[in-house]
Amino acid sequence: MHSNSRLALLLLTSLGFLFGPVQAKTCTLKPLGAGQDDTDQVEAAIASCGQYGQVIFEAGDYNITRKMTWDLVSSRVDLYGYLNFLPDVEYWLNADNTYRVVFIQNQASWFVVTGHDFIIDAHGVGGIQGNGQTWWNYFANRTREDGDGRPIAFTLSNVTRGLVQDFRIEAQPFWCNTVVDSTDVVYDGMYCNATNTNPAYYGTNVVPNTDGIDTYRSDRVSLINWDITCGDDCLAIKGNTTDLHVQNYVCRGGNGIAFGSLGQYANLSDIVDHVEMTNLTLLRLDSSIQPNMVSGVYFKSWTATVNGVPPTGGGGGGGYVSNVLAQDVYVDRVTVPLHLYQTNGGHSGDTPSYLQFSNLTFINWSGTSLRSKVVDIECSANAPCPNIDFVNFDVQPVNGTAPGYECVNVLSERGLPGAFACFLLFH
Ligand SMILES: *[C@@H]1O[C@H](CO)[C@@H](O)[C@H](O)[C@H]1NC(C)=O
Ligand SMILES: *[C@@H]1O[C@H](CO)[C@@H](O)[C@H](O)[C@H]1NC(C)=O
Ligand SMILES: *[C@@H]1O[C@H](CO)[C@@H](O)[C@H](O)[C@H]1NC(C)=O
Ligand SMILES: *[C@@H]1O[C@H](CO)[C@@H](O)[C@H](O)[C@H]1NC(C)=O
Ligand SMILES: *[C@@H]1O[C@H](CO)[C@@H](O)[C@H](O)[C@H]1NC(C)=O
Ligand SMILES: *[C@@H]1O[C@H](CO)[C@@H](O)[C@H](O)[C@H]1NC(C)=O
Ligand SMILES: *[C@@H]1O[C@H](CO)[C@@H](O)[C@H](O)[C@H]1NC(C)=O
Ligand SMILES: *[C@@H]1O[C@H](CO)[C@@H](O)[C@H](O)[C@H]1NC(C)=O
Ligand SMILES: *[C@@H]1O[C@H](CO)[C@@H](O)[C@H](O)[C@H]1NC(C)=O
Ligand SMILES: CC(=O)N[C@H]1CO[C@H](CO)[C@@H](O)[C@@H]1O
Repeated sequence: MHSNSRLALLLLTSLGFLFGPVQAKTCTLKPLGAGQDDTDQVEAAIASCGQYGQVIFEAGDYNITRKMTWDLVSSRVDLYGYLNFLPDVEYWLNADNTYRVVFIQNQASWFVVTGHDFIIDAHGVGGIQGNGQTWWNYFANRTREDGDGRPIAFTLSNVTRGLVQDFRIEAQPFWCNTVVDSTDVVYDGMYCNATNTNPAYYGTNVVPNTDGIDTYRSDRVSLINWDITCGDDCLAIKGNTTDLHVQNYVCRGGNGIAFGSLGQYANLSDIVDHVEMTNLTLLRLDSSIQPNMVSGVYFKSWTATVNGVPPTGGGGGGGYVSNVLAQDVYVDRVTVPLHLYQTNGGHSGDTPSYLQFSNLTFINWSGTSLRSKVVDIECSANAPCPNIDFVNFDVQPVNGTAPGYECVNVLSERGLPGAFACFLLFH
């Protein structure tokens, strides 16, 4: 058993005392019903039973009309219904009405869970209703920028030992999840679905930035049994994510699984170390629904030149990415299955990045790509990549041409098929 699954079990047993002979506080809620605001009763139940107790939400919709934090300690939440975040777009875009606990890109949150030793179990029937369609319509003809105040649907911040189980997030307006400043977090069973149903936008990606999850400044996080439909990164591994375990992860549409972008803040180094991902499935959707399925797994850093300031600009940050495994990966008509570039947000003439990628291993890949170049690894001249290893890497261009492999500034590549598979170019 993987250490993170053991952690989940440990959590469950250490909380067992709550349900044994000792009587713990239990709060049970029912939705107040159509036209009613449930925010007060939800906050009251969490305040009474969210520490050393249990909160049970019966089935139905709980209307949430303002930002909310749950500080959970040695407790359990059973969510059989949906927290229905009403889509008053202009209200939520007012910076006073959201939290800014996610440092990177100054992103906004409407719902933050913090604390330690808790379980949130939505039993596959509850979670968050994001009412994203209203947001996607609103922003379809407006500029979207990082940090513009569109709220993350579900934020875990400063959590130690937390388990989120069988949780559903419908129609996230922006990022579906984020975990920041946290340690020993397990998500087992997560569903997110940002699918436009407005015929005016069929065939275009009107759901950008609906990332499945962004991980940041967190250690020992597990993402198990995820099913993400989105128009952006289904998983974005950002700075100071260490010991990340990903298993049984399905991405439908969007940009793929990203490491990055990294190096956006000139004064911070981004370290990504020990990432183990197994059983990844990336599926292209019908193009009338969502036209993107850009990458399988991709890595991106800014250049070493500072181009503007975060949240929208940046660059110049150092750090490294190392000890990454992506095993048992199936890609369905992705544009570029494996991509690495270090020119995000940059211009020609910029100083090449000093952020180094090393020790990347890709085992048992199959499926198809739209382009004939199935591997495109372009490391920085200032930080060439050592130890890029492939075992049973067999992704074929969908039109039957021979697969192409490109490696730039790669110090050592092993295992691609063909005698001269990866041309090692140095710039
Ligand atoms: C609460 O949600 C229900 C179901 O989505 C809806 O009918 C009702 O109008 C909402 N209440 C408010 C105050 O908007
Ligand atoms: C993080 O949570 C711990 C308790 O779990 C608390 O003592 C600490 O103040 C919190 N840190 C921040 C930055 O909120
Ligand atoms: C996502 O939502 C769309 C629109 O409601 C639906 O057609 C699709 O089946 C959903 N995807 C999954 C994986 O449930
Ligand atoms: C791989 O992931 C898929 C989708 O989550 C799941 O159905 C399948 O059982 C997983 N395979 C293994 C060997 O766990
Ligand atoms: C790094 O720079 C950002 C602005 O780009 C600033 O908000 C942050 O406080 C700085 N952090 C440190 C540790 O200096
Ligand atoms: C990551 O951690 C290192 C120390 O290990 C620190 O110097 C750096 O500022 C951190 N980066 C971020 C983005 O927090
Ligand atoms: C390779 O990965 C696929 C999933 O993409 C899995 O079904 C298969 O069992 C794996 N093969 C081996 C030999 O592990
Ligand atoms: C990369 O792997 C080599 C060989 O196992 C090891 O010596 C080196 O420390 C690793 N690099 C990093 C940055 O962890
Ligand atoms: C296959 O696709 C590649 C890349 O789009 C193109 O260069 C090539 O000509 C195509 N080959 C055939 C046989 O259609
Ligand atoms: C209100 C408005 O201008 N709507 C337009 C937004 O953009 C789409 C196409 O991207 C048009 O079809 C809409 O008319």
